[in-house]
Amino acid sequence: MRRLIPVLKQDGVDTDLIMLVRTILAASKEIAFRVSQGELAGILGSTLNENIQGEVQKKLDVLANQLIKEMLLDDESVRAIASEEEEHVVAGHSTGRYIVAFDPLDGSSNIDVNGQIGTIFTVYPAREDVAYDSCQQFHQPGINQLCAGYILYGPSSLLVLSTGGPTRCYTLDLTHGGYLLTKAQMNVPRDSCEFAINMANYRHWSRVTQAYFDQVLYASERFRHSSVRWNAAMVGDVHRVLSRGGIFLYPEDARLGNETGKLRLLYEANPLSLLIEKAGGKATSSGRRTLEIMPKDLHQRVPVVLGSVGPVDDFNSAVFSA
Ligand code: AFP
Repeated sequence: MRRLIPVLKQDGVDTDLIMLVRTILAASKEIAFRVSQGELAGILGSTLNENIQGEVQKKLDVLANQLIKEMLLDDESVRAIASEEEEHVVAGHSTGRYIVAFDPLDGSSNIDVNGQIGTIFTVYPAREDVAYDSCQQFHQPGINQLCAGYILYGPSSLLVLSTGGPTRCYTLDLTHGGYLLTKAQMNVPRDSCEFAINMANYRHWSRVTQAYFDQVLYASERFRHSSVRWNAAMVGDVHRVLSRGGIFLYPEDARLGNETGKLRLLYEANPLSLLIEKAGGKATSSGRRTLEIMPKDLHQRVPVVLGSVGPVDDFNSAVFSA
């Protein structure tokens, strides 16, 4: 089996970017170890604080954020950092070539139940036309991403990564501590009847979204054998979609704060959209290609619909040409 670094070299990835990915993965190995120790590592449970999104912070959210942030700030190629757990941009090195955004711990509600959780990250080129520590560094569409990935801390720890080429999957080998290539090219099947959506939000959806799911659940022949799977961790749900097809949806809804969706463009929607597209799937937001959205705000939320091309097109044509 091949190790990560030779694969990245063979893919022609810039040496500085390879080193940066290594830095992120060093932090991920530490997180993976603590996660595997669970209660024994004293990392379960909540802190007394809320993050910028107004959500209660878990101990592991704080620990993961601190670890990744500190390791990235030691890397001279990093000009600025944005984290879901930080209100503002964190300044790095003024001459660094890259900016990095990350969700240190996606799926926090799964921490205490031994469920799937993950770290999502993305790297963009630093902008020369704005200050090195300005939030405008991150005002770039997702198509500019040089690299995007997630680490899924599940029964085994997996790295799913694209550096602009195919979406590849690596497994953390605990015997030597490195990531080994276990799937050279992930391919999202074109069609599938699996839905990942929080159906409990039905009452808050727009009328057209409700009408679409009325069809799926009660009328459509095409979806007669459909099933719903929901992990409450986007990394886990998207990993299932990447592995066996399906559609993941988190539409906007009427609840306060969710009017433009729940998921963050920078830390969740964009990196996972790149991985889905590089695996032959489709990633959209309000019927548009997510990767072309120009961000206006660091913590911007967007509706997310991504996965197998067939069901994504089906949803968008029903809801946006209605
Ligand atoms: P947390 O990381 O705060 O638990 O949020 C997870 C998440 O952003 C995403 O990973 C899930 O798909 C989604 O929220 C779950 O949201 P609901 O709890 O509303 O179903």
